[in-house]
Amino acid sequence: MKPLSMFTLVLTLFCLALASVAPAQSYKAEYKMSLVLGTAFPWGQGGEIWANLVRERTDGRINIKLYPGVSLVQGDQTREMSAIRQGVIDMAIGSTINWSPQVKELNLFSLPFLMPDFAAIDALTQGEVGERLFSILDNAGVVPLAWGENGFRELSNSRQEIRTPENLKGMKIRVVGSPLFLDTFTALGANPTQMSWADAQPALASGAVDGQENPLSIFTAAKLHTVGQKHITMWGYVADPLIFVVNKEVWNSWSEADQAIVRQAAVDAGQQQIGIARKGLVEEGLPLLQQISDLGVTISQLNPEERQAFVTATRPVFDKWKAQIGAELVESAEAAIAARVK
Ligand code: X2X
Repeated sequence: MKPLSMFTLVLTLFCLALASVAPAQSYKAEYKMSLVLGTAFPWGQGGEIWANLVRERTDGRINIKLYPGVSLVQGDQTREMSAIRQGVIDMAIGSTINWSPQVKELNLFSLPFLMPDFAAIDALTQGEVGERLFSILDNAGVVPLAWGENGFRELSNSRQEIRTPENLKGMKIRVVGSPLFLDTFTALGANPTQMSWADAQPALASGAVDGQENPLSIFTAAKLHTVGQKHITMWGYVADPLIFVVNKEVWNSWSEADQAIVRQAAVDAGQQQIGIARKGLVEEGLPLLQQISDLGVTISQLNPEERQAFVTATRPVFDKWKAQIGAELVESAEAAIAARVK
């Protein structure tokens, strides 16, 4: 062998060896985080906290930019999960409702009147049920890291006080995401119509729909009283947690140390975000309710009998969807809720 070709061979071998030991860490200049709501809302604030913690703790190796309004999927929030899997979105904080068309088990949280209080949400997300849902998400092709919260979804409308299913009869209600919501509102005698959050606000403003359901933190931040929403019923029928996730390829491109940082930052941000989402709803006197009634909105609290009428009317929907979600998972959830520490 000529000295030159010997040299080439050695060089080639050296390069090959180097390539196999050096981790393939080509970090992107920027990672895209998808969110439905921006930083005026607890949801977006959670995203901002997560992004800031990651930037600080990785000394800027991982830079995250927020894309609120699910703008990476043109506002179509039910396509977000597919876009994360495909890598159109690098990471997201998403509602279980918006991802439930692809991951049917996430409909668990949309079962009417499953969770009576905040402790019940925690019993699911912070316990064995939460772990099972994370392994389902992992199998579905994303990396789940932590839980956050959108919140208990209360009913608002422009027409009248609602205390009974009869009061809801024929009312046009905007709903989101899973067909489970169509079933629930149909069972209550309402006229549900599915649309994205982006379309919901103009539809409320024009009167194309009479009402909607969302956490009160969204009601105030989106100023829904200015689009005619004058009546709220506190019925706490469902609550949607948020989940912090990363696309698998992106995750695998990070060093183990950076993976640990991103995971811990998600857990820390999730805890803070849940505190923000519950603000005004857990303190003595429920200050958020006072703030909303000061805007001229009537807030109706249901007594146990009134609430029970809604539970009874939606029970067939619960039973139908229990089978679709998986009876065993739903029963584990019920057991965890029954055993919760209040
Ligand atoms: O669209 C909604 O109602 C919202 C913002 O709460 C969700 O994304 C589930």
